[in-house]
Amino acid sequence: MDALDQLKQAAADTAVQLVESGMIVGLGTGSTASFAIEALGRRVQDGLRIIGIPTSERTARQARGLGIPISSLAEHAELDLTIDGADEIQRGTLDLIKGHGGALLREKVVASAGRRLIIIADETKIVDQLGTRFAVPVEVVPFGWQAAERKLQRLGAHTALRNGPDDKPFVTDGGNFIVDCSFSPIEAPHALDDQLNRVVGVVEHGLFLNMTSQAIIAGRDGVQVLRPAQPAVH
Ligand code: A5P
Repeated sequence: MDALDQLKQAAADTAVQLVESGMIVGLGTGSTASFAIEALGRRVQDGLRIIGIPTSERTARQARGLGIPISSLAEHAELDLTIDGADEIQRGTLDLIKGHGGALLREKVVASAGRRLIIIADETKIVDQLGTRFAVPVEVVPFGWQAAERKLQRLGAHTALRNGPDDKPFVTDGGNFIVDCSFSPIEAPHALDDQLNRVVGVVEHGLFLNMTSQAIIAGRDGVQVLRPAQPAVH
């Protein structure tokens, strides 16, 4: 395992210790979240009783393979906590960019149905300003996506329709496309959040503001638990 994976695993293992028997747990998506699901699988084999709500088909498959019971928001509309990764985490606010893995819509729905969102990451994900290294993924309906893209460009974004490995548009679990929007960097995340929400054809976007309850960050000097300057709103 390379050094970065060791950090991801350290953050994931710390987060999984917060999970208690009887909890309904949101299961994130991505390489860091996948370490948390592995660790949860080990705890389930040792007798931990939880129900997982997956944020993607990929995560659902992994959880099933490890024997973690999974369910949906239809049966459990309120979760105790969600453990998920992030692409960028803003120092202080712990606001996020998520969705590089393409699961942002379900990730946001699950996170907002939970009482706590625990973000796990290696220290390279911390930024002073969002949009420094990653574009904001914006999920759009395929019908007329070009019109939505034009509006995103008018908001100042450099846009790119995300392609899958087959060079065709990447299709999310919800059957939508993703337009990656680079604003490098984002000066006013809350204003941008409002503007993105008003673009017709946009289903959801990867700015997760005021949602993080704790960020568990692993670095070369150990694991730190960060809390946002303002409490999260769920
Ligand atoms: C998935 O859609 C994303 O939100 C991921 O949580 C995010 O991209 C972080 O992924 P890694 O843990 O693989 O860096």
